[in-house]
Amino acid sequence: MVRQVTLPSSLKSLVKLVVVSLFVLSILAIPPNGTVTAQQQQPLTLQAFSFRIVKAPVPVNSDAVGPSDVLSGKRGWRFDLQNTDGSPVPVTNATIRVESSLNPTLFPDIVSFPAIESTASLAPGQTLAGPRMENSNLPASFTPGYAASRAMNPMLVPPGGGSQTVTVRVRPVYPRYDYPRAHIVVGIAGDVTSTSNPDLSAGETLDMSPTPPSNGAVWMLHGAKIGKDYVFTAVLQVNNGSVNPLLHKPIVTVEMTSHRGVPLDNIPGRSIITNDADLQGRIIYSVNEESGVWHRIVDDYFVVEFAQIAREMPPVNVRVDIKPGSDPNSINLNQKGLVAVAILTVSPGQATPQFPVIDATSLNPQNIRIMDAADHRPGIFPNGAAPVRSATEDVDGDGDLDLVLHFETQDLVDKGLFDKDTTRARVYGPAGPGVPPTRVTGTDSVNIVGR
Ligand SMILES: [Ca+2]
Ligand SMILES: [Ca+2]
Repeated sequence: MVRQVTLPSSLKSLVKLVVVSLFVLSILAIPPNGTVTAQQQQPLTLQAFSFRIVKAPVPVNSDAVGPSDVLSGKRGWRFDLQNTDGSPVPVTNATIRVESSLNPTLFPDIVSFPAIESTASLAPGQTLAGPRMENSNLPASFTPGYAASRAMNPMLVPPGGGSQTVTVRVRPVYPRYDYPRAHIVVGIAGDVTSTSNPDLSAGETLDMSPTPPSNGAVWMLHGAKIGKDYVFTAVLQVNNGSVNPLLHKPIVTVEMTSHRGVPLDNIPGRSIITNDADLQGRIIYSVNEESGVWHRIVDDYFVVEFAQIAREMPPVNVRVDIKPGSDPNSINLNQKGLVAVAILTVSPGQATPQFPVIDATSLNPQNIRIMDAADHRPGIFPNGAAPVRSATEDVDGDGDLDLVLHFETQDLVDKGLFDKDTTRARVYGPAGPGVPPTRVTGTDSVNIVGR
C-alpha cells in the first residue's frame, strides 16, 4: 500500500533543485574522456570597446592648439567586441547591437536602428568590429587636453618647388592620457622624403606606417607621457608650378587616445549593456556562451586636424617715389649719372588696401630691379636693371626710414629698358630670404628727356 505523501510546494522545489544539482554534479564528476570539462575550462574573457571619436578641424590659418582650447567638430563611434581568451575556444554568435532614438541619417554608415553586427564565432584574439559610425553628423565640442602645433621651414616654397621641413609637436597634458595607456597618432600629408622620430624613453614604442619615402607619413606612438614634448619631423618635396612663391602648409592630423577600463570587470553572462547619453540609446554586446567574463574598455579619441594651405603669393604693392623731392620725375637719357628711386615704408597707421604695411628697409636691395612699366609682364621675372647703390633715409619725412636705390642711367639705356616712349617705371623684386612679403612691385611716373 502506497501512502500518498503531500509535501508543501516550497519543499517540492527544494527537492527538485537537489535532484537537478545532483544530476549536474554527477555529469561534472565524469572523467574528461579526452574533452575539456566545464570545470577545467577557463571563463572566456571578452572585451567590449566603445571608441568615441571627436574630430575637429582647426581654423584654417591656425598652426597650434592649446590643451584647453575649445574645438568644435563631429562626433563618431565605433563598437568592437574582442575575444581576449588565450585558449582555443571561440565564442559563438558574437553580436553587437546598437539602439538609438536618433535619426539614422545622422550616421552615414547606419541604415536604420537598431544596427546589428554579428559573426558566427569569434576565435581567441579576434575582434568583431561592429557598427561603425565614425564621422557622424552630431555636433560636438571638446578640449583636446594636449598641445599640438605644426611648423614649416621654409613656409614659402620658391617657383619650381623645393623641400620643406615640417615639425609637429605634441604635448599631452590632461590626466586622462595617463601613462602607459595614452597613444599619439600623427599624420602628415605630402611627398615625404625623410622623417625623424621623437625621442623615446622607457615604456614608449613607435610604429611608422608606411615607411618613407611615400605620400605621407604616419607615426603611432604608444605609451605617451603627460607633460612630455614629442617632436615629429618630415621633409616634404613640394611642387610649385607657378612663377610666384607658394605659401605651403601641409595637412597635419594629431590624435590622442586614452585607453581606459571602466569598472565593469567580472560581469558574467551573455551580454553587457552600455547606455550612451550622446547616442540617446544603448549598445548591447552579446555572445552565446554563459561563461564569458566581460571587460568594458573605453577609448577616447580626440583629433585635431590642421588644414592644408597651398596659396600662390602675389607680389605686394609698394609706394615708389622716383627722384624723391622732384616732380615731374625727369630722366635725361643723354646724361650719365644715377637715378634715385625710393621705396617708402608703410607703417600700420598708413596702410591701405592698395598699400599694405611694409618696412622698406627690410627689403634686400640687391634683389630689386627697375624697368619700363609698359614692358613689365606680371608673373614673369624679366631682366631689369639692378641698383648700384642703396641707402636708408626718411625721404617722405613721416618719421620712418625708407629704402633709396640708385640706378645708372646708362644701364637703363644700354639694356633698352627706357626710351623716349617710357612714361612709367616699375620697381619689383623678391624681398629677400625669410621676409614676408616675398615679392614687391610698385610704379611711379617718369618724364623722359633726350634720345
Ligand atoms: Ca618724385
Ligand atoms: Ca619715411
